[in-house]
Amino acid sequence: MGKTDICELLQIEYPIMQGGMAWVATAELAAAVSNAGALGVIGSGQMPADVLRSEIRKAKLMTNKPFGVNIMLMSPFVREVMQVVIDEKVPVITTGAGNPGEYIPALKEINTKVIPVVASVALAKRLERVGVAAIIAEGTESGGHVGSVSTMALVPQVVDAISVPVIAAGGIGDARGLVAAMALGAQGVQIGTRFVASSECMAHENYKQAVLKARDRSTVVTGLSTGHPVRVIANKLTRQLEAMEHSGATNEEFDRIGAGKLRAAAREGDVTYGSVMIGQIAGMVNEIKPVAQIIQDIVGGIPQVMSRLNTMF
Ligand code: TUI
Repeated sequence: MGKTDICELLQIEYPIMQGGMAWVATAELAAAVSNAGALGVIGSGQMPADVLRSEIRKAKLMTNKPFGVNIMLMSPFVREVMQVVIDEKVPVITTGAGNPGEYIPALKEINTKVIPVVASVALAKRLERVGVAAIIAEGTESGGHVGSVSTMALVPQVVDAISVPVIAAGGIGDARGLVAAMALGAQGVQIGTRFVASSECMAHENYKQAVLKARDRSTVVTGLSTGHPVRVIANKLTRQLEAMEHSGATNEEFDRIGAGKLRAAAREGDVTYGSVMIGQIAGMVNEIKPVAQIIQDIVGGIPQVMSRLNTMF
C-alpha cells in the first residue's frame, strides 16, 4: 500500500499502529510489530517507572525500528513514567484515559510525537490547540476504557474538526476495516484486539483463547454508571459488577472489586473472575498468527477490497 502522512511522521512503512494494551503489549509484542513495518507500542498501564524503563530497554534490543509507549493517564505513576519516556528518548507516545495537555510542552521540547487517544470531538479540538502530532479517534468498539460514540460516527467528525492527521481505532482488524477507516478520512489505523491473538503477544494463553472463542456479542461495557466504562468479555466478574451497578454501589466499592483484575486475566489467566479487555472484533479473530503474518494479511488484503469497491462506483 502507499504511504500516508502518518508513515512519514512515525517513520514506518505501513500506516498501522498497535494499541497500547496494559499487561498485554509488552516489549516482545511492540518489537515484533515495529519489525514488521508498523508502529509497536509498549502499554505502560499502571507500571512503576523502573519497570517501564527496563521494558523500553528490552524493546531497544529487539528492534532497530521506532516504537512508542502508551501512557495511561489515570496511572498513579504518570509523572515518573513521563520522565522515563523523556530520559529514554522514546520517539512517540500515545495516551489514554485522560487529557495529556499539561505534559505536551516537555515532550515537544525533545521532539517526542504525542498522539493522544480521544473518544470525543471536544477533546480532539482542545488537544490540537496544545500541539499534538496526530490524534487517535477511538470508537466504542474498542476493548478497555471506552467512550460512547462508534468509530463509524466518531472518525469523520474528528476529521472535520481538526487539521492534524487522524488515526482511526476501534473495530478494525482486517483490510476491510483499514480501507473503511481511510474512507472516513483517517490517515492510519490503530489495532489492538487482532494483535492479542499473535504468537509474540505475552498475554496468558487463556486470555488469547478467550479472544478466539469470543463472538460478536461476547463483550459488555461495565462501569457506565460510575463514569468509568470498560469493554470486557462477559464473565462472572462482569455479572457481579452489573449487580453492583443495579444496587447502587459507590464508585469506591466498584473500583475495589475491579482492581487488579486485568492483571489477573492477562498474566495469571483468570478469565472467569478477571477482566478480559478486548474489542468487538474479537468475534472475527479465530486464529493465533505471527505478527508479521497478521500485518501482511491486512496489507495484502487491500487490493481485493479496492477492486470490489471499484466495481461498484
Ligand atoms: O485508554 C484507553 N483504553 C484503556 S486504558 C486501560 S487501563 C485500565 N485499567 C483499569 C481500569 C481502567 C483502565 C484499558 N483500556 N483508551 C483510550 C481512551 N481514552 N478511550 C477513551 C479515552 C478517554 C476518555 C475520557 C480520553 C479522555 C477522556 O476524558 C478526558 C477529558 O478531560 O475530557
